[in-house]
Amino acid sequence: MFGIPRMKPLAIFLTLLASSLAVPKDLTGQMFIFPSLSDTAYIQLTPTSNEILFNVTVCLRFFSDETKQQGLFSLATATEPHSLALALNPEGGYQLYVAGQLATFLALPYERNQWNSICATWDSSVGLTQLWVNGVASPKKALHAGGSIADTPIIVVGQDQDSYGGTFNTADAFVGHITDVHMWDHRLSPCEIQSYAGNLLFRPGNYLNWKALEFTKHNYVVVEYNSSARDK
Ligand SMILES: *[C@@H]1O[C@H](CO)[C@@H](O)[C@H](O)[C@H]1NC(C)=O
Ligand SMILES: *[C@@H]1O[C@H](CO)[C@@H](O)[C@H](O)[C@H]1NC(C)=O
Ligand SMILES: [Ca+2]
Repeated sequence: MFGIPRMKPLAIFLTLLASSLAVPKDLTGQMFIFPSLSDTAYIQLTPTSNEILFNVTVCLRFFSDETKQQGLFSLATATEPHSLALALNPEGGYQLYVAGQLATFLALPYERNQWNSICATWDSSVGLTQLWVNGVASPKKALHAGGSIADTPIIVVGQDQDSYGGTFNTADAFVGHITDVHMWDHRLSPCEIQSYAGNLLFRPGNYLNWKALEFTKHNYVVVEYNSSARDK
């Protein structure tokens, strides 16, 4: 008993704390709430693997009443902060970055004060991206043919990274609710995207999975159940 060094209980506690933060959580029925405009509040997501990405799909739902520029999803690498980034465009529609290249989708819907389902796909072999919002598909646009997303990514929701893991700005911060974030290491079929949009049965993301999500919360973000959905 006297042989136990004094520091040991603290060390054990810190180890337990660190490992409990890293445990993936099932966030079904919950949402991230970004309640005020800030350049410090964000959620960082840890992907399930370190693989190099060629074909990808990212989907999420968001609920907001702002029409400003708002980052919805931000994946940065050490060489390119906008490796894969999705944002609401202030002139309407959406912006998608792959490897720092921008495509703008002007005619897609955005319903204020309602949940919007958005999915972005990218096929590196032909360099085509497409957005789907509330089940409506955009035309396919050219981005980064033959490329890939390599290096260890830092993935952020609630802010847009202008550098690897930082340089946030209120000008493109998100205010509202975000839920059901999934990402796949391949392109979903249109049928699978419609299932996601309709909240029907779909295979959860194999790169980011809302049902087993490893994340860390930074500053003023609230993780809360949607009680009206739970009471149903
Ligand atoms: C990406 O998808 C295309 C089909 O659209 C396929 O030909 C290609 O092999 C895929 N790339 C990888 C790395 O899976
Ligand atoms: C809560 O869930 C209900 C039912 O799914 C949905 O209609 C509503 O928009 C959600 N509200 C918020 C604020 O998340
Ligand atoms: Ca920015």
